[in-house]
Amino acid sequence: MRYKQAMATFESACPLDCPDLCSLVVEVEDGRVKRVDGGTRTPITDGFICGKVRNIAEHLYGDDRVRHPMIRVGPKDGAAVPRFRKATWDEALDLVVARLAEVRERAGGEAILPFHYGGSNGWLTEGALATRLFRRLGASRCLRTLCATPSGAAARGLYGPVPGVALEDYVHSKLIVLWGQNPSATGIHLVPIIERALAAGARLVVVDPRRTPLARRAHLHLAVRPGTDLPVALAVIRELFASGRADEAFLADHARGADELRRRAEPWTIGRAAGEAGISDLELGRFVDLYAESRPAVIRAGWGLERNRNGGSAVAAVLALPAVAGKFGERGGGFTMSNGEAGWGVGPEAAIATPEPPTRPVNMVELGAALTEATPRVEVLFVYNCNPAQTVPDQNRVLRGLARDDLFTVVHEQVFTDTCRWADVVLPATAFLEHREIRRGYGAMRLYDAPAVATPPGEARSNNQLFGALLERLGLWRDGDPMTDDELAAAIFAGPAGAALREQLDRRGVAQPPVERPRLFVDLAPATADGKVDLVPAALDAEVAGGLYHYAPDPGSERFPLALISPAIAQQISSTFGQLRKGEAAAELHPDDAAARGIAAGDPIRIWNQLGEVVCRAALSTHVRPGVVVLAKGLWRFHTRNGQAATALIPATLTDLAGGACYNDARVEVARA
Ligand SMILES: Nc1nc2c(c(=O)[nH]1)N[C@H]1C(S)=C(S)[C@@H](COP(=O)(O)OP(=O)(O)OC[C@H]3O[C@@H](n4cnc5c(=O)[nH]c(N)nc54)[C@H](O)[C@@H]3O)O[C@H]1N2
Ligand SMILES: Nc1nc2c(c(=O)[nH]1)N[C@H]1C(S)=C(S)[C@@H](COP(=O)(O)OP(=O)(O)OC[C@H]3O[C@@H](n4cnc5c(=O)[nH]c(N)nc54)[C@H](O)[C@@H]3O)O[C@H]1N2
Ligand code: SF4
Ligand SMILES: [Mo]
Repeated sequence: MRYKQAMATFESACPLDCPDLCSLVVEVEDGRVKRVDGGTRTPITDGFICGKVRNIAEHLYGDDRVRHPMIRVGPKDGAAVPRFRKATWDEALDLVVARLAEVRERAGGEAILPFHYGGSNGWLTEGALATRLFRRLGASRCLRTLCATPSGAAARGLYGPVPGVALEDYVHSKLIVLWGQNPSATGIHLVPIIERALAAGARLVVVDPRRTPLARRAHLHLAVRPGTDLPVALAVIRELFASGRADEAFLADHARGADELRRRAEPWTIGRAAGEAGISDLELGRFVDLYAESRPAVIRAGWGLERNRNGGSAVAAVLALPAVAGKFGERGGGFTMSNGEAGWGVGPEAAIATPEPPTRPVNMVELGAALTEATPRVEVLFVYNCNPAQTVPDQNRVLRGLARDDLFTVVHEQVFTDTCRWADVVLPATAFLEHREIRRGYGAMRLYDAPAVATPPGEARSNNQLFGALLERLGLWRDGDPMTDDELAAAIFAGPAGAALREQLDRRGVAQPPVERPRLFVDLAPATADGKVDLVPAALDAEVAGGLYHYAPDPGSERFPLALISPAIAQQISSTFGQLRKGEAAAELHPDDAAARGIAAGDPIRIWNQLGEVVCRAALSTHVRPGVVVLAKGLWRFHTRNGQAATALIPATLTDLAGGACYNDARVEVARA
């Protein structure tokens, strides 16, 4: 599709993996994006957006953009500048099709592994034709566990698929608890809302091993040791019951399992939990008082607390708090985890038009093992919307897998990522302003249908163009299949719920959910079997080793005493946009930990454990609690001296629930390099 015109302005929306789902205004000249700014179609965007998307032209038109198909000509040795030659789409597709067909015929579909995660949260680029292709090929199934699986399982287990408190409603809260979330980087539109609540007299509590920008302004900051949220939340529950401040009437009417939860919280006195978390009894007691006394009180649970061995139980215990303390029923009271399940009644499944076959599941977290030792052997790895060389745990094992000469790796990408360096074929992908996208938010409760407004540079093709061509060439296209973006969109909105949304989208380009700003227990009941909150769901209890709310202690050792966490940074989305952030990465350490190791600010340091080593610069900061090292998530190879990212130190172990990633559960030692 080509657009040739002088300057024109379009409305769009941001499909990146960010809760805010901004409304955008895009100026385009002769098919090129000139300016992007915040739109006003969503109240929480309110005309402003992050720097990443304001500057997206640098990503779209920068030197790293993949403009043409490329086929490897040099060895797979991880060379700094791997050798590829430019190819035509026809040639590249022929090669990919021949390999897919040959492997499927000889070794079976399960020797093919599609691998995809967070590049786009849109239904057209994330699900749709790629999923249809790999289902019809009988490929191995990629279990999408890098993020949000334990928190999602916990939230659905307790409350069913329902949305939480709308971010706009935080202005009504008198107490806001940010638990393992750093909106100043990862969901910036919550910040002004919190500021308005603070100006109106609300109090703020932050539970985070780091003194984040909002922790610096909080009335109380619980700088917990990573992975100790479970005992902390259980101690709050225990104390609420013990001091007669649990809402027994609410629990009797609206909850199941309250007695069992109370029993499981029993061992966690304030003193014991505070000791485990490395905070003072006084601080924890103060939190209980603040929480018990304040109404409306809201807990914004983030994703930082799920990424460890106790993550699922921790999120469940945190989300149990508003039920135990009776915080529902008012605007600005309750919790927010993901707001993705806002009762839309439509989804991408209809566009896929093929049921999921019961083929081999491969947990994304375990990609390294899947590539190096699984049977049947993975022979084709097809990567899209993802940068596994940098973002998947146990980086060294992943790289050993990617280096296999007998592995055929296809990477469909916008920019030449570190994963592309290991590809046999690199295919140029469009970016969101260059293709149509449909997305619903997981923070802002909105749904957008955004048209293509810019011309893709070079020969970039969208996911649906690529996977549509593969379906066709492999003879997997069936009569009546929705194939074009228009047909796929029509399939998504085919039902009665879809018709009502379509009507809103056609009128304004954006849709609201059936209940805007829902209040749980007022406008909506939990979507559990009996409409009650299930505080100890049997299915979750059966899944967790030792039972739900079982605490696995700190895995630190004398050799590796420091906890490494790798939170998000403002300038990137995971590894996306990392190519634009020049300069060496610095790991943050508390000055006491640095002094004990003879490390000064700016020194080159080694951070290592049994899995790998990262060599970078040291930054000293009292914003990090002692015993914790912080290295940003999503680093590129060029950001560190030895090319390794935090994932080189992160074990491919799984969370207690739902097989999630333990990004914040690495233990390391640090020394001057
Ligand atoms: N700018 C930007 N925005 C993003 C992203 C990005 O990379 N950059 N990523 C997007 C994605 S994919 C996601 S999932 C979300 C994530 O958004 P957030 O929920 O904010 O996630 P993180 O940055 O991983 O971690 C949040 C906080 O948890 C803290 N933390 C680490 N371990 C623990 C722990 O054990 N307990 C507690 N209580 N806190 C802990 C960290 O110090 C950090 O401040 O943001 C999205 N938005
Ligand atoms: N150390 C550490 N690492 C982490 C985490 C952590 O806490 N610590 N957190 C993790 C989290 S929360 C997440 S969500 C994962 C995300 O990990 P990934 O899924 O690897 O996400 P990104 O790093 O954003 O890479 C997405 C890639 O998709 C490409 N892309 C975008 N749109 C499209 C498209 O339409 N088509 C195609 N073909 N490609 C596209 C982008 O250019 C980008 O290179 O990272 C995880 N990595
Ligand atoms: S990344 Fe987040 S803050 Fe930035 S434009 Fe997209 S939705 Fe908005
Ligand atoms: Mo994520």
